[in-house]
Order: sequence, then C-alpha cells, then structure tokens
Amino acid sequence: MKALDGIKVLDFTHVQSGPTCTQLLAWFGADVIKVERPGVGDATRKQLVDVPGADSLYFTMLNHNKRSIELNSKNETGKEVLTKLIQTCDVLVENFAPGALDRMGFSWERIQEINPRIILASIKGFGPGKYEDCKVYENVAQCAGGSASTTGFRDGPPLVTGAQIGDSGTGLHLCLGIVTALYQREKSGRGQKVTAAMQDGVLNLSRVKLRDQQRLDAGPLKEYSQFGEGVPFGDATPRAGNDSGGGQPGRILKCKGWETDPNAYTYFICQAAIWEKICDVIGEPDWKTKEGYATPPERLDKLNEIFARIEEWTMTKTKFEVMDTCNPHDIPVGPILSTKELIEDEGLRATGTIVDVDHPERGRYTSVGCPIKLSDSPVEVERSPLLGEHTIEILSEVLGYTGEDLARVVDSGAVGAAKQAAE
Ligand code: CAO
Repeated sequence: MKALDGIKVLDFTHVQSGPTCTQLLAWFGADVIKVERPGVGDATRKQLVDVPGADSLYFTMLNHNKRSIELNSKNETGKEVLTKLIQTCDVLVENFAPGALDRMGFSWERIQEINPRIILASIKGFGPGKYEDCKVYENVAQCAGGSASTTGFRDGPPLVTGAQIGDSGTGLHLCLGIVTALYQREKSGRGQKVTAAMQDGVLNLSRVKLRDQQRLDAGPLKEYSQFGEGVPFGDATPRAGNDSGGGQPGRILKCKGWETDPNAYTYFICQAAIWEKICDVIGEPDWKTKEGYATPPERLDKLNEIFARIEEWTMTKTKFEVMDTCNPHDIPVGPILSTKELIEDEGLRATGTIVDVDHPERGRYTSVGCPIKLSDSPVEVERSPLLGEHTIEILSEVLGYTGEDLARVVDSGAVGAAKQAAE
C-alpha cells in the first residue's frame, strides 16, 4: 500500500518544474497519467540527448513511475478524451505558459463544471501582477526571486546556483499544496485551485536574505566577512561569498590536494558551543581564553583571520580526514562532494536516494530516487514511459473506451500513433 493509492493525477506538465511535482506524487503512489502532444511529447525527451534515438536523461530522470498517453488536446475528439480524464482524475497539474489551458477551452470554471472535486494545480513564473503573462525558466526565477542578487562574491556579478530552486523547488512547493488540498477535500468534498509561482518559491527559499535586508536597518551585518574587512554596507543584502551569514559563522576552506582537485574543499562551521574543541583541534588552545577570541561577538571582526588559521590546518588533511577528525568532537564540517562522488556514494545507494534504472531504449542509467522517505509507503523507482506507451491502456482501462468507440477515438488522429500500437 502507498500513501496516495487510488489518487489519479492528470499530468499536463512539461520540462522540469511540473514534472518534479508529479514524479513525487507518483512515488507516493498516485496513478500519474502524463498527457503529451502526439508525435512530439514533452520537449525534454529530445533535449540534451546523449544516446541517439533514446529519451534523454533530462526526461527520464524527471518522469519515473508515470504512464504516458499521446493526446491532441486541441482536436475535438482529443477534447472529449481530456474531458473524460478530468471527470476521472483527482488532480490536474499543469505548467503551461500563462493562458494556454484557457486557450485549449479548459478554464478553471469549465474544469470545475466537469468535476467539482478536482484539484487544479498550476506553476507559473510570476503570480498575479504586471509580469503574470511572462514565460519563465529556472534562472529567470532565481534572478527574480532574490537568490541571484545574494549569491556570489561581493566584488563579482550576481550568480545563479546549480541547484534548481526555481524549477524543482517550485515543484516541491506545488506538491505540498496538492496534498494539502487533497486533505482539505476529505472534509469539504470540493476541489480547489492551487498555484505556485516560481518567483514566490525562490523568494521563500531566500527568506533569510530578506531577514538580513531588514536587519540592515539596525546596523552592519556583523556575521558577514565584509564587516570585519571594514567595507561599508549598501542598502540591500550583499553577496556574501561562502559566509554562512547566520548565527554560526562558516566558510569553505581548502583541503589537501586543492591545487589540482576542484572539489578538495570542506565547509567548516565555528559553532559557538564547540569553540574550545576547535581551538584544540587546530592547535590554538590559547584562543579559548584570549581576549578578543573567547566569545562569539568578539570574534565577528576577526573571521578572516580565524578562518585563515583553520584553513592552514584543513590544508594538511583531505576533506574526508577533516570530517573524520572533526566529527568525534561534534564540529560541524562537510566535504564538498562532486557529482561523481555522489553518484558512487554507497550510503546514498543503500537508502535509495541514488538508484540504477533499466530503460528499453537507453539501457541502465543512474538517477536520483525519492528524497522523502515514508516508513509506510516505500518507493520503488520505475523507468519513465515511452511516448504514448500507455495510450490504449488508459483509453480502455481508465476511461472505459471499448470496441467501436475505442476505434473511433483511435481513428480520429487525436491520440497519435496509438493506431499502430493497437494493431
Ligand atoms: N495537445 C495540443 N497542444 C498542446 C498539448 C497537447 N497535448 N500540450 C501542449 N500544447 C500546446 C499548448 O496549448 C500551447 O499552445 P498555445 O500557445 O497555442 O496556447 C503550446 O503547446 C505551447 O505550450 P507552452 O507555451 O506552455 O510551451 P513553450 O515551450 O512555449 O513554453 C515554458 C515553455 C516553460 C516557458 C512555459 O510553459 C512556461 O512559462 N511555463 C510556466 C512556468 C514554468 O513552469 N517554467 C519552468 C519550466 S522548466 O524550466
């Protein structure tokens, strides 16, 4: 038994943000039916192709455990099938450009008429307002949501991060909205509209930077290295490099081998509670009691000096040796792990967070499994569907088309290559 057993999701999503959300729903046990344009499908199937003729990793890694139906939602018979899907499903998830669903003839009002219990969940780039009609991709959201202006070094340009906080981050937000709406429906009996704007999702994840924006009114941000360097603050939260910027100062420091290995670094946190242990480990026992070093507020204008001394020590060790030495003392450190190291990580494989998946077109590939673990709803990662692989199965088993009626739909051309599949 899975947590979302019995929940049917009409998955009208594409690219990354929406598919991240529906993949999670599928992993929690929902029957996710991905609707794709006949002969074309989700654009990512053919983006960043590494195995000619096979669905790309971009697609396969975002669409596990789903079924695919090819359906032209602008064709009359296609609209009939879509209407039946809306009648049958509990949730419709979409991340089309603004207005696309309305242009297909499926406004929220129409969807509610068809099925008052359905939850319509949408991702858009921006919420209501002057940018509501804009198409948006990941990095636009990172820039518009406060992440880019606060990422990078003070003397460099704004930076985007590798973590897809705009797309996958918003997918996560939407997923939470959907399960919450399903929970409310238990009591109200009604569906509702759930929206998550990518700008809002990034802003939510950048919350601490808005905290710092307001703290600026009370004076300089003493936890930022800029303070110790005597550089005045402007009127907005600055980029702070690798400073933690929070209550426990931290930095990325070089480890043994940094000259040739771009990832021979560790994150090192000077947690106040274990300051004395840090002093012992790095060979500065006098700092435990020395004036200007003994308490956290005293240290704030000396962070560059303190981290330079700690780095002298970390540079004598590999990032894993730093971890092994610091962990027994409860000193919070973290090796900078490369994607290669992560994909080979035995621990992540043991928990199912890194999995190998077999695929008929591309063979075996590695993917990221479900990062959320439910003790009563285990996840088995299954390969993504081929384009239209389940068209006939969905028409007949889910929607009940049989005999001449099924032949009529298949012959109409609304469901792509289903004809060949049926034969
Ligand atoms: N049958 C018939 N038509 C279909 C269809 C189907 N099964 N599926 C999609 N279409 C049509 C849509 O109706 C739309 O047609 P109209 O423009 O005539 O209304 C058309 O395909 C294109 O859809 P789109 O505008 O959503 O796609 P795009 O590639 O032009 O834009 C994107 C992509 C991501 C920029 C846009 O969808 C968007 O802004 N989405 C919201 C924000 C978002 O999720 N961004 C993150 C994407 S991941 O980086």
